[in-house]
Amino acid sequence: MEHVEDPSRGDVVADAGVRIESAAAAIADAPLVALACHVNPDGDALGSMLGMLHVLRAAGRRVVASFPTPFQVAPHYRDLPGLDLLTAPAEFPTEPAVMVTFDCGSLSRLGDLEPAAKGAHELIVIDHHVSNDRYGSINLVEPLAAASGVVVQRLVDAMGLPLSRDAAVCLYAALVCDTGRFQHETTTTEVFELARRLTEFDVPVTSLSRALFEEHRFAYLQLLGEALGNAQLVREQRFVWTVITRDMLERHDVCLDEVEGLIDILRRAQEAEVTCVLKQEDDGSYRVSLRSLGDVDVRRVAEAHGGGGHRFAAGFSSDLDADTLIARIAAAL
Ligand SMILES: [Mn+2]
Repeated sequence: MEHVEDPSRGDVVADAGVRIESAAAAIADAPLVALACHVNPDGDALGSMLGMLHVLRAAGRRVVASFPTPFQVAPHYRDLPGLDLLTAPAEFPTEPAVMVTFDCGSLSRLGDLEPAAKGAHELIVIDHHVSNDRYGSINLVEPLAAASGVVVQRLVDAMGLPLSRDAAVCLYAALVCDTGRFQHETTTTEVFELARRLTEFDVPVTSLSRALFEEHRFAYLQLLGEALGNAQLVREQRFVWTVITRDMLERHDVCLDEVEGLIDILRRAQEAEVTCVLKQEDDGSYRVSLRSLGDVDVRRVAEAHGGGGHRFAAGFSSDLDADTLIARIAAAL
């Protein structure tokens, strides 16, 4: 036999090719294409969806795009072109001929757009999360892709449609967000090749990077100071954690979305393998975020509390008090 190395791999690639052609054909035939990404969208969700929106609009296609309630974009995504073109969830078509979801691992992550997905005649799922439920009629789920934006680029190429400057900015944002600014393991030569293609357009690399990653309100920096000052290091377990209470958010006039990236600063602690941030919601419950360097699988901790994620990053929500939560997490480690 000549091809003994991995006989299944060719089939997998061929299947992916078939699926991408079916998706391209479905979109080409649709009178209206409805795009949606997951609730509380991040840079990849918004960037991959808006990238597709720009490409289809430029091709003269009827297209709408939205994301679930709360229909509000975090401030650091404000420079993404096309936010003003989004449709409120209440105006989203209930039975779209073709609906495409972006970066969204399950139907429930579509929030109040879930009925539209169920009513869609063809549902194309574009994602790169290995845990994706494959809830579409056509699933373009590529766990090895660095971002959903990478899968969008492949689909756009399969459709034979050109990129525009605005599409390139959005896809670049998707790429830079999900690769951690080209630092994560997923940063392959394909990623750099895509970045090269995108930056042939007028992508504002510096200002976009500042808006996405660097810039914060002074009030946030002061809250950060308090959160870092309160942080606790449990040396025996290589575990570092802090709590953001409602009181802290109110005193500093900072909203919960704004503290999303705080864990990435806390996890720089050299002594820590696992990092945890508890964020208190308006109703008093906690949103728990966990990060690991890889020796500990934090998804298992999150799943034990009804949450999920992956080995390096996971989370869950809980009505328990902060001390109990920390004790339980420490015990689980
Ligand atoms: Mn993503």
